[in-house]
Amino acid sequence: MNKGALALLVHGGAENWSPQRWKERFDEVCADRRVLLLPGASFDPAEVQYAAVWKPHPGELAGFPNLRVIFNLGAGVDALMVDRSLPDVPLVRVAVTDLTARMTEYVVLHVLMHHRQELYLRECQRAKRWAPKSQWAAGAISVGVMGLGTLGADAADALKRLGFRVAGWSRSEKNIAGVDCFHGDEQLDPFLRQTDILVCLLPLTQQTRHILDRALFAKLNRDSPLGAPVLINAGRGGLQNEADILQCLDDGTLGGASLDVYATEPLPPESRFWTHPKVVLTPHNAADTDPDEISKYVARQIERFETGGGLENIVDRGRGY
Ligand code: NDP
Ligand code: OXD
Repeated sequence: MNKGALALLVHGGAENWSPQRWKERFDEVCADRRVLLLPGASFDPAEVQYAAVWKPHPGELAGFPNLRVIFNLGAGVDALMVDRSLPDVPLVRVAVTDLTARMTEYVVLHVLMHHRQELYLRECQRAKRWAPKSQWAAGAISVGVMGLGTLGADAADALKRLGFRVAGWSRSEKNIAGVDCFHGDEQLDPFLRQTDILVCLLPLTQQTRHILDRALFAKLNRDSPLGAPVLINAGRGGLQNEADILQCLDDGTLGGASLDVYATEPLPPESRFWTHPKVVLTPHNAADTDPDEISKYVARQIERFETGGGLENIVDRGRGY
């Protein structure tokens, strides 16, 4: 015993963010240390050495004098980056095969949905209308992936294996076999000009906020079998200008959109996204965080850290991701 305690702070709402469920998982994988479910647990703040968190409120992590590492229980750390009182200790994010595979499923599903004209086909089914349109091959479509990190690189690879032409855009230069790699602000326009389906898997930072706007959509390729370009955003809602998306869907600048994330979550009932015929909407569950997998990931990292090994997937606070 006497190992530093782990403070668990989970604000989420969805089923996989049940604080009690996370507490049970951590009690099992960190059986030799106290796991304190906050708020509510009674404890001495000095005993806390680790914090495992999802969307903690600003200030909630400030009162632990012996904190050594913060583990974010998801991939995106944007909720933490706005906390000016965040302790200056390593911040570790999630990058695991389980989450990556789930996101790749989402991306492949939604690229195929637009490529295979699923919205049109379901509409025909509801109207009992036998009206097939010709179907083009995957090689006729260019998919552009914004963000070639853990998630984007894997999705790009899966799309490539399905036969799509695949390009990607990142901050730093990349070299991925079979993927046309663009980087930096100067190469954004050429990347967009050849993209028919745009997949956004960027983190939300000061540089990327509202990057998905009318000016960007207007640069996408309009000369493909799809007729008009399509947006798929599973990054964060803050990446998108929602009024622009709706206007662009209405005036044909965009032919369709699959959205998993929104400026306000849960998406308010009055949002036009709910009923827009060109929108395929999911409730921020493109890639669910699995408490079983992620609690084990955190426990493994703590064990390695305490035996002198390095932490993996540390967030670069200067970059914001
Ligand atoms: P990574 O940090 O591994 O990758 C981020 C990528 O974005 C990198 O390629 C990075 O470039 C690129 N990037 C960041 N800033 C810029 C910029 N200013 N210009 C160009 N490229 C930029 O993140 P992950 O792939 O693990 O996750 C991406 C995001 O997905 C998360 O931050 C989260 O918001 C979202 N997410 C959503 C989920 C959902 O269910 N909807 C689930 C999980 C994550 P470089 O490689 O050069 O650093
Ligand atoms: C994440 C998420 O960042 O669930 O992991 O969005």
